[in-house]
Amino acid sequence: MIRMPKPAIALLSLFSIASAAPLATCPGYRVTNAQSGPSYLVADLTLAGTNCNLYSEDITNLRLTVEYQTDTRLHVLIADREQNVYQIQDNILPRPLSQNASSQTADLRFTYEAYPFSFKVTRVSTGDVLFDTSPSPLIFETQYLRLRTRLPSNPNLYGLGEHSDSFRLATNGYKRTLWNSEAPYIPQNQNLYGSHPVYFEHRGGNGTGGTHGVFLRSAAGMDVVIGKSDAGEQYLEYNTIGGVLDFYFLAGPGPEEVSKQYAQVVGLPAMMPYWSLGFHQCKYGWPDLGHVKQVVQNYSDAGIPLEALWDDIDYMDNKLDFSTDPVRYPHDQLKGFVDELHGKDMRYVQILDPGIRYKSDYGPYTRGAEKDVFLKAADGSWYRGLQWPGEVVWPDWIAPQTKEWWTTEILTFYDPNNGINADGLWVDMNEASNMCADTTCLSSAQKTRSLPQSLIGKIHPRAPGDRHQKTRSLPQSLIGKIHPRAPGDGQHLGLPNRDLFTPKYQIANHYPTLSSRTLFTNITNSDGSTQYDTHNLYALTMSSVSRSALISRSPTKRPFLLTRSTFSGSSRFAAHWFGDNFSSWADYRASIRQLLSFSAIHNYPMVGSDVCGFNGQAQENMCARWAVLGAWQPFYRNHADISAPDQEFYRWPSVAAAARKAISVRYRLLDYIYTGLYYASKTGEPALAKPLWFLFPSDPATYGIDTQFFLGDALLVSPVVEDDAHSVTFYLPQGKWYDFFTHHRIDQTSAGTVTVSGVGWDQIPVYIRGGSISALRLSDASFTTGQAMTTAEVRTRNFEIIIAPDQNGKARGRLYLDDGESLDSSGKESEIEFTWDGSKFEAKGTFGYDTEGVVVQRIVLLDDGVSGNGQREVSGRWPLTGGFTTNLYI
Ligand SMILES: *[C@@H]1O[C@H](CO)[C@@H](O)[C@H](O)[C@H]1NC(C)=O
Ligand SMILES: *[C@@H]1O[C@H](CO)[C@@H](O)[C@H](O)[C@H]1NC(C)=O
Ligand SMILES: *[C@@H]1O[C@H](CO)[C@@H](O)[C@H](O)[C@H]1NC(C)=O
Ligand SMILES: *[C@@H]1O[C@H](CO)[C@@H](O)[C@H](O)[C@H]1NC(C)=O
Ligand SMILES: CC(=O)N[C@H]1CO[C@H](CO)[C@@H](O)[C@@H]1O
Repeated sequence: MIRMPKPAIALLSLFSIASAAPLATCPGYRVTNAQSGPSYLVADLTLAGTNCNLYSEDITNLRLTVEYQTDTRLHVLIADREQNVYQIQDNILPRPLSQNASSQTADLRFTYEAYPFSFKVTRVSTGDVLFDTSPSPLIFETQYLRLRTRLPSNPNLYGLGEHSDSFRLATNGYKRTLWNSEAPYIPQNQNLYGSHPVYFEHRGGNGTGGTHGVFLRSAAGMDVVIGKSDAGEQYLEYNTIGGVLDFYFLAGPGPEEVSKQYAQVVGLPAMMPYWSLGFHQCKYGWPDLGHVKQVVQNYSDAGIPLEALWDDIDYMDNKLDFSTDPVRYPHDQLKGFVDELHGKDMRYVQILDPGIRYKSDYGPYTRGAEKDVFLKAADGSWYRGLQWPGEVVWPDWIAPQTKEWWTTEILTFYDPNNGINADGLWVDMNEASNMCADTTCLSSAQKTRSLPQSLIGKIHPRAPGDRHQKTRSLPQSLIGKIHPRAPGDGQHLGLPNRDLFTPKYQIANHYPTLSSRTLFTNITNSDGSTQYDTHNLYALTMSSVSRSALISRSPTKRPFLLTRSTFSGSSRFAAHWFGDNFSSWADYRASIRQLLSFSAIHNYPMVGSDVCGFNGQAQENMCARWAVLGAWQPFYRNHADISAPDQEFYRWPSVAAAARKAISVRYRLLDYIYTGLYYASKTGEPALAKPLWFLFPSDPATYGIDTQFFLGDALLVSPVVEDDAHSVTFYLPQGKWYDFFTHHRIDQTSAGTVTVSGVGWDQIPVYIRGGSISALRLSDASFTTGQAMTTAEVRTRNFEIIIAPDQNGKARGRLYLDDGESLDSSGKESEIEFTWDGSKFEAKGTFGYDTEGVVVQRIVLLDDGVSGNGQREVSGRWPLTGGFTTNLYI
């Protein structure tokens, strides 16, 4: 075959130069001493020639470990034989236990070439090669690893977040950089706040392929490059600056199965309290408590249900954690306000930042210093930087005493009787964000330098108050205790003698260096690991410690925590929002693809965007649309920056009307959403937002769709997405569909697009999928009277059941009920299965939750067009205390 010389080649090779030197220059490895058993293979890998030392030194001796953990999960670990290279601490991200499956029966097969070493992962049932590292030799250096896998051309790849790019990832010339970073305006093609080194690949079409997942259990900064070689061969290539190659291959074969298998590896998402599904309002820059009270009052006056009021850093005294501004948010008044909210069944959430003001008369600092909880500079003094309150130190979340200290601070400040009785916490700036741009600002190496006056205003308009503290150096008694283990002692804590500040391989971080605007990567943590290796875990560890503090505070209650920065597994501890976006139609659209990536791929169900956008001025029509779209996302909060004009929903009549209607619909669906969250937290299934292809995996037209989503299995949400438009053309797969609002049926005999016009600012096309049954709370049909104003009130409403038959006249669904707040609901929960077989409706399951009189009051069978009798509705009182059946003619 003749290959045409392409002008693109120059560009492509430029791109690969940026990522690595030519592939051929490294010797690769040779396999020796291979030993295998029924469920494992271990072997030595030895560098097979002269070092190439591309960006650091080749590691000569590696160890390959392959475990057939289950029939659908294969673990492949390539690590240094000495066990020094950093691996994520097992207590930070627990590993799943191997079930010792048999290599003979498992659906994934591992095979390798001995020289040069490469391996393949094959799906046994189809013969499909899912992963194949033969295109280039493995490079495993002290500060650079490279592994390339061959892929089918134009693959359907998803994940590798956090990003704001298309949900289905670009397949050529595309680089995903994973390095947690503050990312104002969430630009595309850039690393954002979190890192999720997992991708799903879908090989659908014609009923063969299936879906599989690949998780690289590595916290290292990395570039994942997806591209085509000069020979036109499709690949995905990992380029990391450290860590080991620790892969979990997940066989699926369906997408939902991959989601569950991934959750088994990184942990199940935390179940959320029922109230957290209510509507939340926040704003950075609210001037004082009086204003905040007006916000609450104005929501009430406008008849818009407000569940939770959130305070950003405004409540703090000089932006100090665990403080209240004595003038603008006096402690007793704020405490009283929170108690008043509780009296109205409303909730209150506060922000906390990890940066602790470095100030000798500030209790959280002095107590933390006494307990030795902060990260240290090279000379043993506290490592300092700049955050909202000014000069700060940062907790070392890995140190066990940090948990004691943080818990005590939380227990004291949020004491239900004498403190601010907040219902939840929001941890922000935890990438960690450092307003020091580089080493010249407040370098911790410089012992007692205070921040130059000239810098202060420039770094952030709202920066610090007092800043003339002297560095407190570490008491002699503590030195030596700091690093119980030195790197390089076979404990996976990181190799010694690396350049942790300026590694030669530079990932495409959107800031100039690894340490820019974050913690220096050469800082050592209490266990001997370094920020170079653990940077991406900073927020995960903060979330874990904060969640456990909340549990100490209320041991029987489910905590609510929201985090900005995340890593794989963060959903075990906290909800997440998509950060500081912009009040634009572009970001309104981006919120859908971010929702899909998090919910369906990253095992992260409780997510949403800042509704109406964070930065910039929200326009009325856009805000109305976003108020409506947000109501269909699991986490629903309106929030804006200090520099943005107020954008509470009540500020425009049209937005207020849209919000009233949207919240009314959402509140009727709260138990449907809650049921999804429950199953996500129980099994890891993406029971909330998911892409169309999860339900229609053999329909290639669905693979790229990221402006529509399913909420649960029953509801397809297809919002208007074009700027200022009133119509939307969306994809409707083959099947029976029913308009959620009118119950009008669409018989989609073959899949195709549907255009809906005249979509008002308060409207959103939503279709019920034929074959589903959903349980909704009843409310007054007029949307304004009888509206439940809080989720507590929603919980007193009776249910109606909507049966949407499929082509065969059948349907099924489920409902989960508990008290909405217990950490452990076992024995006091109901898991109800609904079925409609064409003539009989049945509810069965377990009925442990006492509904306190709430019953099913209406059952609606949508008109599937078969009987000719139209929609059927029956009213009654079916208690949810046990199973029942009805033929719908009573
Ligand atoms: C799997 O095998 C390992 C090593 O023999 C053993 O320690 C472990 O208990 C086994 N696990 C199960 C679930 O059988
Ligand atoms: C399915 O197979 C047919 C016939 O081989 C082919 O034309 C079509 O492109 C395939 N579709 C997909 C999505 O692979
Ligand atoms: C609340 O509404 C009143 C009456 O319209 C208005 O004067 C006030 O500015 C509003 N305050 C806030 C914080 O929205
Ligand atoms: C990290 O490197 C910077 C820049 O070389 C240096 O100023 C600082 O002292 C180092 N810090 C640690 C903890 O080694
Ligand atoms: C994902 C996305 O569209 N991000 C946008 C956020 O807003 C900024 C400012 O308008 C844009 O530059 C980004 O592209």
